[in-house]
Amino acid sequence: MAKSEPASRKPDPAGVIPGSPGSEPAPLDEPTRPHEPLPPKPDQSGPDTVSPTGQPTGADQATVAQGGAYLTTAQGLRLPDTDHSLKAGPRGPVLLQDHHLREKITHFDHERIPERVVHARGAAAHGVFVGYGNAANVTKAAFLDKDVETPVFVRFSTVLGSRGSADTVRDTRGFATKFYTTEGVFDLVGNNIPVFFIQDAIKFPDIIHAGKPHPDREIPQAQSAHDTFWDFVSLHTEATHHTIWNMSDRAIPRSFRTMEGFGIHTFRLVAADGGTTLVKFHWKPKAGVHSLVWEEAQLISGMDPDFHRRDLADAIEAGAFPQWELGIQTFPDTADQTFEGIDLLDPTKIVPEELAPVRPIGLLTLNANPSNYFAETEQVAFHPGHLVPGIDVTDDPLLAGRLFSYLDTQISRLGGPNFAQIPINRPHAPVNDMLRDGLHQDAVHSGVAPYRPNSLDGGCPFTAGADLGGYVEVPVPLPAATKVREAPASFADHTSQPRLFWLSLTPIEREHVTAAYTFELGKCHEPAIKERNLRVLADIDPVLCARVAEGLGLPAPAPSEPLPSVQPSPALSQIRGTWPVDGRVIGIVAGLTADLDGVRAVRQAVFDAGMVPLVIAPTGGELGADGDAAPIPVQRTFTTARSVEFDAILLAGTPAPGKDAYGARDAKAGNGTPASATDPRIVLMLAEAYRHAKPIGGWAGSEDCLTAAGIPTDSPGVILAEEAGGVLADVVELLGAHRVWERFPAAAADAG
Ligand code: HDE
Repeated sequence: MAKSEPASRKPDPAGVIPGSPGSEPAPLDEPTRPHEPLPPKPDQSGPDTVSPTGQPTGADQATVAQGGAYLTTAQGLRLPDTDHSLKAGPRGPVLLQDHHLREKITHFDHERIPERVVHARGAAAHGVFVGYGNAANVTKAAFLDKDVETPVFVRFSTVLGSRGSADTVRDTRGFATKFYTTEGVFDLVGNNIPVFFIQDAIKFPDIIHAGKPHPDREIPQAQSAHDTFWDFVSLHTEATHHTIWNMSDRAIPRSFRTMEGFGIHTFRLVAADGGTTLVKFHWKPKAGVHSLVWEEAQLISGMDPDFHRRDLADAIEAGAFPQWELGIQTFPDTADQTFEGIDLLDPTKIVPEELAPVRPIGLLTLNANPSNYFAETEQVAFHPGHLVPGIDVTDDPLLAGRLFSYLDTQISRLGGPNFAQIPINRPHAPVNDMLRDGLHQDAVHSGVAPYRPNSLDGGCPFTAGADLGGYVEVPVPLPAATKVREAPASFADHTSQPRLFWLSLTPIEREHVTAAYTFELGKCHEPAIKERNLRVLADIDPVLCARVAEGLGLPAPAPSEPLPSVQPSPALSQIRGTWPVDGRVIGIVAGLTADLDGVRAVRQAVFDAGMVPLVIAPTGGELGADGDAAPIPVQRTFTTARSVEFDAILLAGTPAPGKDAYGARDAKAGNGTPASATDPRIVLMLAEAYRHAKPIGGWAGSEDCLTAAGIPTDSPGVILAEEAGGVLADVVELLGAHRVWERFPAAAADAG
């Protein structure tokens, strides 16, 4: 053992560092190697676990903590009874000596940890990232090499709401990705909106205090529609750009699967030859960018507050794995750090894709749900300072504050400095740190020399320069400067990009933005706050300002200065192109006289198209259970279904003469309306689906249901056919564009 070898940064003469890959085995155990956890207790292997929908989870039995045959205490003691406290007689007082009662209740008392101060409400999934290998000219990050597969964990979140708030509120969404690379963990902690409310981290407590519920009554929950938020953003106009995005459809995504993601800040990439490039990161969803409409979002908040969480888990369980491409916009690393006049250090600015195209450099696939919400989704700890060689930060002042905040917040949230040892946070690269002790220290470190330099451990651990995979910050020259509390002059432009965003939207999207401002400001009580916000809107666009002012019943102010001339960026609009329909949900309404063969065929065709069919019938159970063909499971009843669950609705018609109908007693086979589909609950469902511009299809007799719902049968996006086979293909085609946009008045006016 080379105990007396002096500490050295240098490899041996052969160029090999003891203990490094390819060298001889280290002469000593690395001093910081933690012990493996103890093996599972005897009898602790449990039955196969299944998910709530009956699918095997494939959980490793060794990890199923309570799966054994016998209940034990935390100390491994088997227990005969966990339902009765130890008492002095059946009616007597409970005895303090009941150690099982005390352990059980004490542990329960401490089951909750503080929720995240922002982004408390989230859902996550495991997946894999595969590099395309086309970014080597700008970065040496190994996980971007061709076909390298890197495990990832992605957490999506809302920002303002508490952990139990609804998923579909109007808010920015977090999109945080942990890449477990061979070079250490890289976290890309982004949002679904490419800009932020503030330009300097020191304002973060202000914007969050303004957005969170009022401190006196703690209302409203998970909303920006209240005085304090609008007070702040109108006084602090650098928030205007993020605010208009929040008033757009981006803030009410249809699904996490249909959101873009943005790293927001400009980062600095470093190539193998040391060359540097400035970069903005983008996530582009393969399913396209799609949103809810506001009324739908509001209904879902009550109907299914877990809508996005459920959608993500169901899609993954069904094998419709969500995918995004990671893309980069790159810019020359010039001294002024601007591109086409846009300050790259200003996080309230985008660079339009028309000026700097997004180059795809890898594919993210989410393919596994977490096994335990608390252990994984709740305890995962992201940090923009988790970087790998080839990716460095810039001097964006917002990013600087984040680099401090994310480590700091985990100390109170996860109870100490050892959160990197929590399984979901553990790097997949070997760890050899000299961090010791502290709350929740799980490792049993060996050795006596967790310090450098040392001679007792043969000088280990050695440090590694860039040539040995070490992380070396880019030696960026800094200008001679004076210490000041100031922002650069370029940060003072708060209107040109909100205007660019507004002008880039289609008329329908603009109408949604107008309605959102009118709704939110209409919820404010202070007249001065409404008026001040109208002044902000006047500086974005007079039409926007006038329409919102009209809705509020207030005069529209004039712009405070001439409007900036900007070039719209069509890439910012969501309404364009067609997209895959994978994972879309189709409601099939089977009334009492429904044509079961048709339902069966359509249901299969929906599956075959990669979508999810949900059969809706007057009562639960199965349809056609007494016939020859396979029975059809009923997933929703007229009582439990609501239009907002579905992307499109199909109305089953009546059967051809002689064929099976569901409720034989009431059947009017081949003759008339599928009676119970005119039930008021279905009429409501159709009216909502129509209003929300969803495709509606139906066959044989469905016209009467549409008429009952007040829907003209020749409306856009209404497909009627004689037989079941005639509807689905057209409905799928309509879904490719997400909604029947012609149904919105703005689209009609535009066409006219
Ligand atoms: Fe965060 N942010 N943030 N943020 N943020 C947190 O970290 C913070 C900002 C973002 O799923 C906290 O672990 C400051 C921008 C996401 O676990 C906290 C500033 C962007 C998540 C924190 C910002 C984000 C967080 C709370 C202004 C988009 C959820 C709990 C300088 C690029 C991560 C935690 C997850 C979470 C601080 C601004 C994204 C307190 C100080 C800009 C996606 O550390």
